Amino acid sequence: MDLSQLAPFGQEHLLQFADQLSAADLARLQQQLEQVDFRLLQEMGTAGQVTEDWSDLAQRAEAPPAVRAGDAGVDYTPQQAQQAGQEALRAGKLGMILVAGGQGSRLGFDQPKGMFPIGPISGRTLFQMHCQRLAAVARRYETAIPLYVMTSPATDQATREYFEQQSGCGMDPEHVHIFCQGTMPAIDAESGKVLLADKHQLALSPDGHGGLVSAIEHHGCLQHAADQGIEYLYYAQVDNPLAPLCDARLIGYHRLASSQMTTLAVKKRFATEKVGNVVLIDGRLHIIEYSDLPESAAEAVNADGELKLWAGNIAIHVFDLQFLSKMAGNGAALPFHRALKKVPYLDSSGQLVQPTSPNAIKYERFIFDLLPAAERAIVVEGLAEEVFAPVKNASGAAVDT
Ligand code: UD2
Repeated sequence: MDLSQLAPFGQEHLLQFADQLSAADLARLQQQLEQVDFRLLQEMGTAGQVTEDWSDLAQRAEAPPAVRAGDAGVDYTPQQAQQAGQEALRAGKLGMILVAGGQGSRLGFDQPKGMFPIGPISGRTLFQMHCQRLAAVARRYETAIPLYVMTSPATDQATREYFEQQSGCGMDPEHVHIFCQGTMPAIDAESGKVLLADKHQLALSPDGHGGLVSAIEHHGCLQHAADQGIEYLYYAQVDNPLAPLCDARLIGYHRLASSQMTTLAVKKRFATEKVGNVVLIDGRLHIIEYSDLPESAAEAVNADGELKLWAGNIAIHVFDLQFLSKMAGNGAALPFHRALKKVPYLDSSGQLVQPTSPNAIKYERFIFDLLPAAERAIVVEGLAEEVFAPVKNASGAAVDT
């Protein structure tokens, strides 16, 4: 990229230190500049631009139709679902996606969160818990379940070394596929200018777990899964040690409903719980993140005193492989969410500035924005005490420690 290509977007400052850089560093900066879609950044604008009008959407939000815990709520029984799921597992139709790009910063743990030792007695790490459970499911159904682990640039190296060292964390290493998600540059919230983290580095951050869709396709994992005869990809976050991996009943409901994207939801513990809200709007399922849901909509209750918007997203999904492949080919499928954050940056004199207040916009894609794109999507209720205990905060915090 040269000045003539950056100037139309007002980003020529990114080359202001170019003449001080070694050839290697200049190449590194150029490589990062090539990855940036400056036109998209310009279109998305700065913080001043209007974001999604959630209050309007929230007004129209209703509770989603769901297979409620206990009763079936649909015209087939939990036993039929269990049966349909076991059939798919035995036929080797399942693959597992674990998103593990987040760091354990909120935990005060400076390694990838998946390497956090959570076993109270065994001291097993989150990765070990997930892999050993997945290996057990594969053994039970006498099949192989390939595991696709998404990392971010911050966790990729350490994660690969850890799986190498642990020779698959309890799984056959040849069934573990690690791939890295994409990044997005942080921009100055006022000027929209891309921030430099160093003279030869843009201020880049992971592009959100929604980055899975392009990354899993770009790294050939969807093709790999298709070649194995896989038809469903089960999805979970590394930070939830209770996630029921490749649960036969959930897979069965997904199959019997011919769903393209199935979501396991739990009854929220309280209105403002920090989980996404699975809602129905104009006949389509959406997830409205806790941070985007107006308090009035979150607090609304039914006649029986129960929360109207009861369904909390715990980021456990079953995807049709075909649906994911189709979405991978449609770059516009996942909008970027904007977050105002404190991001250190190089000022025009080349000094690194540590901002004391939010100065930059980070862009992230959320995987659950695929929901409204699905023609058929269902919700199945799970019991929080059985399936949800996310490790988010360091010991001593109020919740999720
Ligand atoms: C997420 C969900 C929330 C609820 C909650 C349950 C979003 C925006 N919110 O909240 O609705 O389901 O989890 O625990 O999803 N990750 C990546 N790459 C990224 C960003 C995240 O791999 O670029 C992974 C990360 O490793 C973690 C998971 O996604 O395992 C969730 O990320 P988070 O902890 O930032 O999301 P959180 O807790 O705000």
